Amino acid sequence: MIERKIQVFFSDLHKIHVPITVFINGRLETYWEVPKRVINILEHLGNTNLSSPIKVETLISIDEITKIHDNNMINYLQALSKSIMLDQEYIYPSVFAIKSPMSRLSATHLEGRYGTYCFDTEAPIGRGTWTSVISSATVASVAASQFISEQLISAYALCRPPGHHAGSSFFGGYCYINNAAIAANKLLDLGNVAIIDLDYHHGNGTQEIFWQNPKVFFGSIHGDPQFEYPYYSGYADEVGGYKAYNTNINIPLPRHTSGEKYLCALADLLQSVSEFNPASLVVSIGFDTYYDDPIGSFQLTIDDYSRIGKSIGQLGVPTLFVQEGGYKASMLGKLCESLVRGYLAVYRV
Ligand code: Q9C
Ligand code: ZN
Repeated sequence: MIERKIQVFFSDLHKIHVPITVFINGRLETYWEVPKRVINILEHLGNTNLSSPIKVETLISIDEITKIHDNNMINYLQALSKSIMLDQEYIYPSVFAIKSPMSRLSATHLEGRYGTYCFDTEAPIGRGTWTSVISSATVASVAASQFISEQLISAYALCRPPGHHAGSSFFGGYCYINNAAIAANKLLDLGNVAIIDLDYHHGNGTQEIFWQNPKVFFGSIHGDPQFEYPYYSGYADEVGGYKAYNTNINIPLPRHTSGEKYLCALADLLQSVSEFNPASLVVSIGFDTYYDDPIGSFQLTIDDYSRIGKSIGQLGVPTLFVQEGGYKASMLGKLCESLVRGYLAVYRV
């Protein structure tokens, strides 16, 4: 039997997180992680027969978040965001606590402590950030819960802001809370979970969270950190901690990688997933691998996403997609549709 629809989950609260600029190399540049990304996908899917998206209106409790993240970081994020006045602009860290015995990580000044957890200048915080971030995590959590209770073969958590650069006690790169990790942690109720991260950037946060967990496989295909963000992780020799040896795989690829090369790497990765034999699969999906993406360098086309969907569907493992990056906002709906159509075309129960 072929299921022709996918269950999509979203929240409207992402719209109150709207940074406008980011400071890179001495210049103010566009902040690409914008509300239109999710709006475009929802609008586009609305014109297809692929889904009747479910609006999530609840918010999960802090306890759900601290199963994954350090509770000092979470309390801090909330406090900092809530301390910002309604008419105030977004704030950015500029001082980062280095790993030195002389770093006073307990600094009390709220803004002064920004660099304790944040590892770059690309996760600005405003008044609405906290609510958006927790709504994004809620979308992932609710999707995972329904996935379990309704025995879905596929679901799509339309999260914003994204999450894969957020680790147990760090955040950055447009990410604050790791939505995919929250979902994967829930899916452990079904048995072992595999996460594949297809965003253009290495999922450093997700890798760190499950580094010592033998029940969660993590595999990522991304721009080689030798030239690409996040630079400090994502190398092929990172294979998992001693308690979870060989449950982590990184496939770094060169600049301008074509769809064909990408699909070969994906086939290798899926072979390893298959050997891990998970009960469910989480796909951290980023469309910043698209050729016309403003920050990625890969050369994937619309049709390549349907090929990616097919390769994943052929595994025959129930799959929860979690939205990460992808910044050509006007194209995201089409890319998402292509991916989902590919997946649904081949998945057999
Ligand atoms: N000149 C995600 O895709 N650096 N995060 C961009 C552009 C930040 C991307 C620099 C990349 C973070 C979820
Ligand atoms: Zn990315």
